[in-house]
Amino acid sequence: MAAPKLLFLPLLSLLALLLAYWLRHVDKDNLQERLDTVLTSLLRAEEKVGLDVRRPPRIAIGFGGCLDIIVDGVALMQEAAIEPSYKQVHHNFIETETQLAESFAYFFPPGAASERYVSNDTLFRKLVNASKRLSEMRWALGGNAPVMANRLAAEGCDVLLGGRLSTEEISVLSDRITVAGEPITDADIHLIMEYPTGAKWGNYVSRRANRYIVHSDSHNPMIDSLEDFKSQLEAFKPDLLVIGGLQMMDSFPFKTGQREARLKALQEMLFSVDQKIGCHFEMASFVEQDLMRDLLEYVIPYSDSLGMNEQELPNLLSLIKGGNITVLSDPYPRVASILDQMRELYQLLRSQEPKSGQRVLTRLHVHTLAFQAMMVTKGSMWKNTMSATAKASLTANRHVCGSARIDTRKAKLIMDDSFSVSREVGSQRIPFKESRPVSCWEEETFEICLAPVLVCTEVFQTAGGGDNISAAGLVLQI
Ligand SMILES: *[C@@H]1O[C@H](CO)[C@@H](O)[C@H](O)[C@H]1NC(C)=O
Ligand SMILES: *[C@@H]1O[C@H](CO)[C@@H](O)[C@H](O)[C@H]1NC(C)=O
Ligand SMILES: *[C@@H]1O[C@H](CO)[C@@H](O)[C@H](O)[C@H]1NC(C)=O
Ligand SMILES: CC(=O)N[C@H]1CO[C@H](CO)[C@@H](O)[C@@H]1O
Repeated sequence: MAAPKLLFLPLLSLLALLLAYWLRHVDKDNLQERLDTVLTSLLRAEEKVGLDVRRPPRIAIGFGGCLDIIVDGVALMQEAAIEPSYKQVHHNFIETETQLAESFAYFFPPGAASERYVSNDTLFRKLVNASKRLSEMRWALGGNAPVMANRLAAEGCDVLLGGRLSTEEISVLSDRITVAGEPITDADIHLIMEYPTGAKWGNYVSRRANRYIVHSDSHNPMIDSLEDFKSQLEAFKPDLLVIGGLQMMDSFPFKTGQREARLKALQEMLFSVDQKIGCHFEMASFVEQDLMRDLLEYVIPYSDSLGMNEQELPNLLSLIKGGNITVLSDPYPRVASILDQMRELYQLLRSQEPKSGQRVLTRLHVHTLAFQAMMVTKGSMWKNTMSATAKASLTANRHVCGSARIDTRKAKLIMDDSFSVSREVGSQRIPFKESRPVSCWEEETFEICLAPVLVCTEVFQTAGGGDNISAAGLVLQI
């Protein structure tokens, strides 16, 4: 009996090896199949509602615009001879090369999106010069408003865009867009320093792909197209008004009272718009607490709908609750904690009795890397929440991968197999079904829809992602 046993052993290990190999193969195939099912199901959900081409939605959107110069962040730092700083410091704005290095070192390792004003003209020009020497640089039309405008036009909407743009910028706008604002020759430039997951800068390694943006704007912080926009608004007869780009006012050296004056002018415009026309405000990364407080007074109470990401949500919530803005929060938040924060924000913002001209919040869209979450008041003006959530999710992949056709070989799911609807003990768990990836359910006065994102694994760009995603989500809801 000894001989066969001895023979068996190597045979067994060979079999085990083959089995492991086969299982891994099957596993990989299964995974691919799963992703494909999610994709076809999301596409089906997206296609459920079509736009009425005979009467395209009319959307008015402000403010601003810029020329984005997109470069590899680490390559730019090297080209500009800015060495990695061992100190990681959170600066509100940048005046010196040392501050730039410290600030980049702060946001780069966790991979948190950030945007900083450079108050030093020489430094900014030096960076722009360095970027032009990089072989991999490209430029694109930037700024929340033009990006959203182009997205909305691409989806078939007619758009009125408030912004003062250069001829270069106007040349890449869709024909469906009318620009309200005098043309300019010196476009505001934004240097988008992108980096992939695992990028190295000195001893730092980025935990996720993101970008660090620097700018030195002169037009955008003044919202200098506001008056032109306002004068054309009534004749344009929009179905929806979208406000974004106000983060360009962040940490800008205004003269005393100047910022409040501009925001009050914006408030007056919002006040004058018919309440039947929905108003969406797209948040962005704000670091200046006083500006956020101003937004809470002059803009947010005049919005029916808010859009933001996983960093901006806790920021706003903390500020409303009387705390400080949180500078960095979890870049991979769990579904349950985002939903809890959304409920809290929704209730807090709706708890105040609206004054004359103010609106009651009826829509909240939070976009994260892993999933899209939408909360819509029952019986409100917003339609097709399920399809809109699917579209937002698909747009996230399309944008980051830089292709309208989604390739599941360049995608992964990072959402768990099931999620809890709240962090409260005993909360319902919702399993994630590939064939029905968008989960929708009702609570009290609202409906929530949640869709996983097919996270793009070959990043083409992250900047402007939130704008494309939010715009895509809005199109199907009006
Ligand atoms: C502005 O930046 C330039 C270039 O880095 C530097 O030489 C100069 O000292 C900076 N100015 C101030 C006031 O920090
Ligand atoms: C940037 O480049 C321009 C044109 O090449 C040059 O005139 C200027 O001095 C440069 N500025 C800085 C700060 O390097
Ligand atoms: C908020 O920030 C201010 C100024 O930066 C600081 O004085 C205060 O202690 C902070 N409060 C909390 C609750 O962190
Ligand atoms: C995926 C996608 O549509 N991305 C777009 C985001 O917006 C910019 C500016 O309009 C476009 O250039 C991208 O193609």
